Amino acid sequence: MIRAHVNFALIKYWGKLNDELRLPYQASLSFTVDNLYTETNVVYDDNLTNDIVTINGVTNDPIMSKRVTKYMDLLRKELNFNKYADITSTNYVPTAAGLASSASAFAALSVAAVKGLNLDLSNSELSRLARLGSGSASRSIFGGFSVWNTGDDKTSVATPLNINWPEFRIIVCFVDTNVKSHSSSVAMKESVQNKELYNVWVKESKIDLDNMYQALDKKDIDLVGSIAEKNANHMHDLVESTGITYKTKESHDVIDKIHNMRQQGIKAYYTMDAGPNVKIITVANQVDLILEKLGNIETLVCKQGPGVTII
Ligand code: 2P0
Repeated sequence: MIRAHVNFALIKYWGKLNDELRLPYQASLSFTVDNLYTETNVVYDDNLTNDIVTINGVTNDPIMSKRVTKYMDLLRKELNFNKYADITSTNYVPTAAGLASSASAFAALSVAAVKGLNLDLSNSELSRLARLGSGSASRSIFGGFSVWNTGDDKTSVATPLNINWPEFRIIVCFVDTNVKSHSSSVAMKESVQNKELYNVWVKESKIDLDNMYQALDKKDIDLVGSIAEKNANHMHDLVESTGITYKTKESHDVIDKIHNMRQQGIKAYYTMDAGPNVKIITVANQVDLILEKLGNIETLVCKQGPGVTII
C-alpha cells in the first residue's frame, strides 16, 4: 500500500504548454501536508483482462475509474508491460468536504503501480510519471516544500526544497461543500487562450517564484503569505476573465475575515485553488487566534507532511 499526501500550491500551476504530457508554462511551488492523503494498492494479476478499479469502496465507477484505466494504459506503454491490476484507492479527507485531490491520488497510484512491478525508479522518474496522471501530483512525491519545474517530458519534474520550517501551517476552511467546480483542466485551457492576459500571468508568476524562494529562505511569514496571496489572486483574476469563477459568497466572507485579522496584527494570508475552499497560510503561534476569529467555520489545521510512503 502506498500513501501520498495532498499538496497546496503557494505559487500556482495554471496552464499547459502540452496537454498530453502535462507540461506547464510556468514553475509552481507547493507545501505537502500531513493530514489529507490517499492510500492506494495495485495488485497485478496475470488472469485479469482489464483493470478493476475501486475508489472509496466503489468499483468501476464510470467516470472515476476511466481516468485511472487510461492512466494505467499510459503506464503500460511507458514502462513496457502488459499486465492488468486490481487497484484499490481510498481518499482520507474529511467527509463531504469537496477536497478530493488528484495530486495525492495520482502520486499514490503512480508509485503503487511502479512498486507492484518491482521496479526501482528514482524520485524524479516517479515525479514525471505522477505528472502524466495529474500535473500537481508531480509535487506530492515529496514532503514539505517542493518546486515543479518547467521543461520537457524528462526534465519537467518536481524537486524538494530543503526548507526546515516546522512552524509553518495551512488551515483549510471548508466554506462550501456543495458547489460543483469547473474542472481545472477546462478552466486552464480557457485561461491560456486569453493570450495577452495569460502572458502577463506567466511573467508575473516567475517573479513571484523568485520572491517566494527568498521569503522562504528567511522564513518570513508576512512575505511568504503576501506573495502567495498575490499569486492566487492573479490566478483567480485570470480564471474570472474567462467567465468561470471558483469563489463563492462564502469564500469572500472568509477572505474578509482574513483581511480583518490582518488589521488586528494577526499573521493570516490566504490562497485558493480550483474550488471555493479558502486555505489560510500562517505559523503555529497564530493558529488558536485565527480559529477563534473564524468562529464556526469547519477547518483543518495542516502541518508539513512526508513524501510518498510505503505503509
Ligand atoms: C496547483 N491547481 O498548482 C493548481 C492551482 C489548481 C489551482 O494543479 O489537469 O488537477 O490534472 O494537470 O493538477 C489542479 O490541477 O490538473 C491544480 P491536471 P491538476 O495546485
